[in-house]
Amino acid sequence: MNTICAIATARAAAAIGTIRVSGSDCVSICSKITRLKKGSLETSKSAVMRLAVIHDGKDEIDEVLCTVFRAPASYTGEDTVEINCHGSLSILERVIKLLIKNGARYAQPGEFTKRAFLNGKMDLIQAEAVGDLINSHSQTDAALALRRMSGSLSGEFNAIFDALISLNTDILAYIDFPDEGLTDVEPQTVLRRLKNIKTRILKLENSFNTGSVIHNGADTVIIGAPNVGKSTLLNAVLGYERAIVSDIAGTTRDMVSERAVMGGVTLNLCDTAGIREKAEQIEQRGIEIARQSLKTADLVFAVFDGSKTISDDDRKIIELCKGKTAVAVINKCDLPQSIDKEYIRGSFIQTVDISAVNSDGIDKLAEIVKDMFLSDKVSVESGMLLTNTRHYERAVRARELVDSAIATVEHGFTPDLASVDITSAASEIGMITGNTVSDKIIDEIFSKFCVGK
Ligand SMILES: Nc1nc2c(ncn2[C@@H]2O[C@H](COP(=O)(O)OP(=O)(O)OP(=O)(O)O)[C@@H](O)[C@H]2O)c(=O)[nH]1
Ligand SMILES: [Mg+2]
Repeated sequence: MNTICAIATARAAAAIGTIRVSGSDCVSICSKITRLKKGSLETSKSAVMRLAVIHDGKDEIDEVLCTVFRAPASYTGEDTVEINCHGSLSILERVIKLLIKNGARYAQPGEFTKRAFLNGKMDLIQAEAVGDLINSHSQTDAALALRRMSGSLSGEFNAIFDALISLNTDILAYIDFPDEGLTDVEPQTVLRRLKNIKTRILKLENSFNTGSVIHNGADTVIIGAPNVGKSTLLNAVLGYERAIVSDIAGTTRDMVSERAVMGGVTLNLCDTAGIREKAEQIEQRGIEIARQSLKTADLVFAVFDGSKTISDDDRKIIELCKGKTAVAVINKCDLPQSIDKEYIRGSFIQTVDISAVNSDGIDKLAEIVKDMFLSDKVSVESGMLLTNTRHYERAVRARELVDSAIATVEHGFTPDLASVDITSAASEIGMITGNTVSDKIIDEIFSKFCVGK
């Protein structure tokens, strides 16, 4: 494999900018452009930082810190050099040009991590977790990515893979040597083993609802009658004035969207036009958009004005929230209360009193969000959650194949007829960890990474 280089830090002026070089010739290439006070990079110990000067043979370019990591004890599993320059883009670009002139080439997106995968430093789940960690939006998402990087999820998928392979081996051995009494492949035993595998896959499959919300954020719509304080709630959650607030009903007409983290969960919050019967043309269009966004929402904050009695518009909101994951937010609790709270409580899974204008009760709303999406503490803490659509789709396919194998045995066919489905299920699981994955899929996964990672 040839030697690659890239700027690993952001492309902006900063105190420090890091360049990574990886491949069998990286130490000799870097030696040509560095001067150390004593010795050279070639003789430097692994993982020891050395002060050096980068030069082009004539001029000095920067004073840097260089670290050599020798194979296999490096991120990529091959010889690697990390150069910490002063973070001027022009310096970084000059160093990169020198490296290329001396035999390196600029890396493709994700190529360092791809090499780590190909060199067996990590499996595919762990490699994808590196990208997920870089792109994480909340602490919970980052913590889960970190756990995946350390192999928590890989362990479970490997165990499922091994269970499928060993079941298949036992079945095939029995066909080849039926009289040797090798292993018990009675249909009942095969069924028990298959059902056990199915339960394990299903557990992961079911975790995707929570996992994808943690990773992608929950699409959350704030709805309510005009003037109940929807925009004030949005602003209170964000901590700054994102949407215009006024005492005129019908202030918000367009949808106002912003990302926020509440109770450790990323919410893609949408403030909408107040829903009411009598609205002029533009407002009417806003109301249509609000209704539309409700259809695909993961979560709804239905806002009511606690200082007023329930209106026909409020009743319409209650109606629209039926069958949705909706929290009733009774606002303006700083004013004398007139709303029928029992009536509201009866229509929603959760109800909370807040004063958006004073930011009172927002923490209680955050607790509710946390309980809704992070209630499966065991899975979140152990990292046994699927957050990646690719993993989810493969897991579903594997489970369907196991279902089909179960049906074959339950219909009275001999277990060897289930063998093809069991092998295919193992192959699906192998595509998640990278055991049985094609080059095309590998290329596709790493192309989404940033350069330098
Ligand atoms: N006393 C009190 N007033 C509030 C509270 N929250 C909002 N208000 C006031 O209620 C009025 C309407 O607030 P908005 O946030 O614009 O209401 P909205 O639901 O977005 O209204 P539309 O966009 O017109 O649908 C403003 O005068 C706010 O200052 C609250 O917690 N207490
Ligand atoms: Mg508004």
